Amino acid sequence: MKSVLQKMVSPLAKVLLLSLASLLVISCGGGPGGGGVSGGDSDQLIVAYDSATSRDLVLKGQGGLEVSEITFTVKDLSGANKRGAAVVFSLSTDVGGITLASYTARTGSDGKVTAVLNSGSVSTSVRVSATVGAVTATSEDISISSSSLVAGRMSFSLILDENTGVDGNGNLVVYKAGALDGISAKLQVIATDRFGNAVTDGIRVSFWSPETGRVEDFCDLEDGVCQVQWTSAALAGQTTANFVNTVIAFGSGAEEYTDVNGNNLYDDGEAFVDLPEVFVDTNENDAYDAGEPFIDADGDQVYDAVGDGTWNGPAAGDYTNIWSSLTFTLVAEEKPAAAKPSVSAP
Ligand SMILES: [Ca+2]
Ligand SMILES: [Ca+2]
Ligand SMILES: [Ca+2]
Ligand SMILES: [Ca+2]
Repeated sequence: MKSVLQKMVSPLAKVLLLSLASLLVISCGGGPGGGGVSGGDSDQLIVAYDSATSRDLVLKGQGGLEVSEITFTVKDLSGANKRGAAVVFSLSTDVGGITLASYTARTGSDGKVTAVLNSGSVSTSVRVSATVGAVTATSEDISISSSSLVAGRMSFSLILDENTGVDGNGNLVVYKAGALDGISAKLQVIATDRFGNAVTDGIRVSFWSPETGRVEDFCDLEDGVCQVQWTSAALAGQTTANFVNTVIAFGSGAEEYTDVNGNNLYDDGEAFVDLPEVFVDTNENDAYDAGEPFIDADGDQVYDAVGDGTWNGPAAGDYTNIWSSLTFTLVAEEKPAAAKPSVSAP
């Protein structure tokens, strides 16, 4: 006797049920070890980028982190890690001598494979690709930049706003600061390497404002830029409403040199600018005078107006102080209305 169910199932429903049963069989057969995938597909592999031990490298020869290990994982179509798969690595650029320790490798039992990237001597960003058969995966950008400040490549300026401006003689001015404490101005540093590329994030720039006011101690460069605030305070020794103040920005870096052989590194015999000790030129005569504050780099308690006779820089493992000064005038009056930013009348 036929069941009630069988009697009730229509011909269309039978077709649907059969189809569903077929799908279940195929699904089970295609699982791990099931062999349900055709021979061509079973050779196909998937590669994916995992990670990099560092995404910020320093230029070759500068004494910082020059190597990053970039890991990829290879799996088969079932999702299982593929051991022994042949992987070919490539670089998006090899400018400045960027290299990989090896351009081919085989995956380990965990399906992982690692490319060892060595930085070059030119600031850039680079990506590493791993190719398995016809499939390629690419890493994130790895940036390569200068790990130190470079002499002549640090710009120090006053941000123009409601408290600051430029007078008729082209001098930078902080208004009201000649009469009042607590008037603030923003100071900005932009630092690049020899190619105009931003130096490594986190490089510290320090500030001195020994004549008057208070300046924040330091800022850390981000994309080659950082700012500090200077605030007027206790105008010691001031006898007039006008006061010319010199502030310096300084940090560890390298002396300039002429790269005769074009290898982006300092080599013995190449000409260089041997920097003197840093000082604050409080009387603005472009020379050191007794009593002007200075950084006594060699600790001999004397200002040294000539360098030490050797090229100093990170590649030599021996940094020197790089600095830039900024001079502005404190005046008592408010910023002239005509100089204030205004919205034009309709
Ligand atoms: Ca050179
Ligand atoms: Ca030197
Ligand atoms: Ca001087
Ligand atoms: Ca000295």
